[in-house]
Amino acid sequence: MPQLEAIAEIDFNTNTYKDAYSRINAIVIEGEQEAHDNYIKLGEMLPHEKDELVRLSKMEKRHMKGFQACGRNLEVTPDMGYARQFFSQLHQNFQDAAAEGKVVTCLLIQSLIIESFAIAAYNIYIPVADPFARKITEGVVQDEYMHLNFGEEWLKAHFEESKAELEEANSQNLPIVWKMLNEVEKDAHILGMEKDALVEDFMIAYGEALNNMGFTTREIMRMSAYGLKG
Ligand code: Y39
Ligand code: FE
Ligand code: FE
Ligand code: FE
Repeated sequence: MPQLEAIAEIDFNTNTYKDAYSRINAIVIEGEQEAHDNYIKLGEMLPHEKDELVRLSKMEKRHMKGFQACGRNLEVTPDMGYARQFFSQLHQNFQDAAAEGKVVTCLLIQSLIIESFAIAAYNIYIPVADPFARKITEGVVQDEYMHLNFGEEWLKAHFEESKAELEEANSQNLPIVWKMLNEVEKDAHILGMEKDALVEDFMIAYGEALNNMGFTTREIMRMSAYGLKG
C-alpha cells in the first residue's frame, strides 16, 4: 500500500499491530544485542582497532535499550525466542568464522550485511513509527551508518587480500538475508513497511559499500544476485 495511506491507517493500539510488533521489536532488540557481542569479538580479533570496536559495541547496547523502551511504550512483550531463531543462521556463521579467525567474513556479516539490513529497516520504519519510536530510531540510524563505514574502510584498506574471502562470505550469507526478509514480510507490512522498499534500501547501502571498497559494478551485480531466487 502507498506510504501515505499507511500512515493514515496505522493504529498502534490494535492487537494486530501489537502482535506483529512483538516479533519485529524482538528482532531489533536481539539484533542489537548480537551486534554488541559481535563488535566485542571483532575487537579481540583486531587488537589495533579494539578501542573503536568497543565504542561501537557500546552504541549497540544503547540501541538495544532504546528499542526495549519502544516495546514498553506500546505495552508489547518482545518475543525473544522468535528473534533468536530469526538470527540463528547468521549468528552461527559469525561464530564459525570467528572460531576460524576469519575476520573478513566476520566483518562482512556484521558490518556490511547486518548494518545494511539495519539501515534499510530503520529508514523505512521512521516515517511509519509511533512518535516515541520514531525519535529513538532517528538517533539510532545515524550510528548504523558509522558502523557500516567502519567495515567498509577496513575492508577497503585490505581489499586485495580480502576479495576472495568476501565473495565466498557473500555467497554464504546473502541468501540468508533474503530468507529473513521473506520471513518478516507479513509482520513488516502490518507495521507499514513494504518488502520492496526494504530490499531496495538494503541493496543501496550494501552495493554502495561494496563499490567504495573497490568492487566493480559487474562484480556487485553478480554478488547481489546470490540467493535472490531463494
Ligand atoms: O548493527 C545493528 O545495530 C544491527 C543489529 C541491528 C539489526 C537490525 C535488524 C533489523 C531487521 C528488522 C527487519 C524488520 C523489517
Ligand atoms: Fe499494503
Ligand atoms: Fe545498532
Ligand atoms: Fe550497528
